[in-house]
Amino acid sequence: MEAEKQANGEATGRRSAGKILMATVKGDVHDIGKNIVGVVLACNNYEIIDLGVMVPTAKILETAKAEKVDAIGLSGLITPSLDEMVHVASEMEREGFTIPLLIGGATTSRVHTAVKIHPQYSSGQTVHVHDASRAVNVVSALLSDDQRPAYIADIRAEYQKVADKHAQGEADKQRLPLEKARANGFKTDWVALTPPKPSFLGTRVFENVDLSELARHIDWTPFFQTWELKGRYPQILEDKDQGTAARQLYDDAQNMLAEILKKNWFRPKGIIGFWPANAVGDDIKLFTDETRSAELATFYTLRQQLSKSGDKPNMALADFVAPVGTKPDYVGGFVVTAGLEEVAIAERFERANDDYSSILVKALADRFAEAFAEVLHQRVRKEFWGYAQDENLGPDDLLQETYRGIRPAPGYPAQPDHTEKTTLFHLLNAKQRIGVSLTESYAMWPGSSVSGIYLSHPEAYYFGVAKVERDQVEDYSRRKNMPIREVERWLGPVLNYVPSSKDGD
Ligand code: B12
Repeated sequence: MEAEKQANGEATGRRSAGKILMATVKGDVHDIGKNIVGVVLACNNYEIIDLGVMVPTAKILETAKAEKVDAIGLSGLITPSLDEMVHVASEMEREGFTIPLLIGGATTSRVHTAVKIHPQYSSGQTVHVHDASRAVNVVSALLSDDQRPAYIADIRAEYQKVADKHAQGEADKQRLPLEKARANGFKTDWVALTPPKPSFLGTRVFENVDLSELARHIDWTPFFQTWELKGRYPQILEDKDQGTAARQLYDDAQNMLAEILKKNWFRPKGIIGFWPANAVGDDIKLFTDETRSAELATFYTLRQQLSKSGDKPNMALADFVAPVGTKPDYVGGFVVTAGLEEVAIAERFERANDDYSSILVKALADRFAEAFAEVLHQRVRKEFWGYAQDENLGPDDLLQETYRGIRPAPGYPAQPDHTEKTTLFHLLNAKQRIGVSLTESYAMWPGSSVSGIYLSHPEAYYFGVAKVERDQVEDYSRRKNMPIREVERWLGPVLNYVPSSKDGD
């Protein structure tokens, strides 16, 4: 009751500065960013109505009307959530809203907001907020009768400039037709290279994982990023400006970590798999067995179409797998999660009005998920696939990725298509085996989860596909047997053209 009073200024007798509705959009499970902004705004006397995660547009707008909120704040971590945000904006326009729409979250950007979201909602103003520290000024300007007209005029002028520059920038970039890009693919001498065979084919589950071993592999740099402390760990602890805050946060994290380890608060689970595979063009075909006579599944990959200088190749992940008819090759896959427990523990802290500890637990759960992926990948290289048995890299070396092989994650730049997770989750039966499921936006639940494929090629490296042209989208749609409109939806952020409404097929 006290916190609620606090939130709407009653406790301090001050009238609340405004009522803000916050939500992570439909299909997205991430709320650390949203929660941090909510806490910062509440500390500045704003009343926060938090609808949580995976919130459908209708519920957001209904609640906004019922609660007569002064602004709506949306959050999202993965690119499919960008379309949801565009949808909320167009529904706000259709339903006659005029209140501000705030946009935030790791996958959002000023450019996307200016080019895709803002144009959908002209009766009100959409503003992208890069991080929590800017939220208060943005909200106070938007809710102030004096400041609002000039502020909105500035934002609109700025977004117009951003949109023009973006269109020009993309137009200037030279791109190759797909066939030319393929001709300039990454070449391997498959006569000289014999792909290693994994120690087993099929899948294997990992439970009762040693939490302290995962804790030793935590990459602390992204952890500090969560709190907008920019800099590499451990140097950040000695940073002249951020050092004090970083050390305090690190101490708090160590205390929370000690609790997690002592009370076994997390139950991480993981599953990996290996399958006979060969590349067929830009796709990786998986086979039911070593006879390679029956297909099991296909990982579809995208190829860079940017015109490259010198002899740099136009990459596709399939280039790292032996083409059919050359050598028998293999690929692997994994899904790991820090487990569901973190959600309940974080909620317990929230109920005790300890938002800081709640966010700390979630941020640590994310670190455990990443550490689990790191540890499991090392065991894959040394043991399960076994092509690097002599590898002797400690936790810090692993972060430099000096080892052989990669674990590209669907959604990351080397494979921006989140729908590829479906194949992986099906092959690994991840939901049944370790309780990780996919939302309608292909986010993974529980949120502190990571997934990817394993490639063992000695020269494999991470790259960004960047923007793709229509010829590749048509080709990809045919190969994947997915309607072009749907492919364009899931590849929205990486299309180098505006899909035309005629794409009905
Ligand atoms: C940490 C991290 C994770 C963590 C989870 C992070 C989390 N809970 O937020 C873990 C390890 C679990 C993870 C997993 C994945 N991730 Co990740 N991850 C990141 C990383 C490195 C940092 C994100 C971060 O700092 N989060 C912490 C919070 C505090 O920051 P934030 O969300 O940005 O919030 C701040 C602001 O945005 C703003 N804000 C946020 N919400 C709101 C709302 C309002 C109203 C306002 C005003 C402001 C606001 O204020 C917040 C505080 O400053 C980013 C890369 C990057 N540098 O951004 C990739 C990234 C977000 N991940 C990405 C991807 C693809 C994934 C995976 C799909 C990979 C995979 N296949 O396993 C999975 C998905 C997990 C799932 N459950 O579905 C992509 C997403 C883009 C895309 N292509 O879809 C990114 C951008 C990496 C990339 N380069 O492509 N990830």
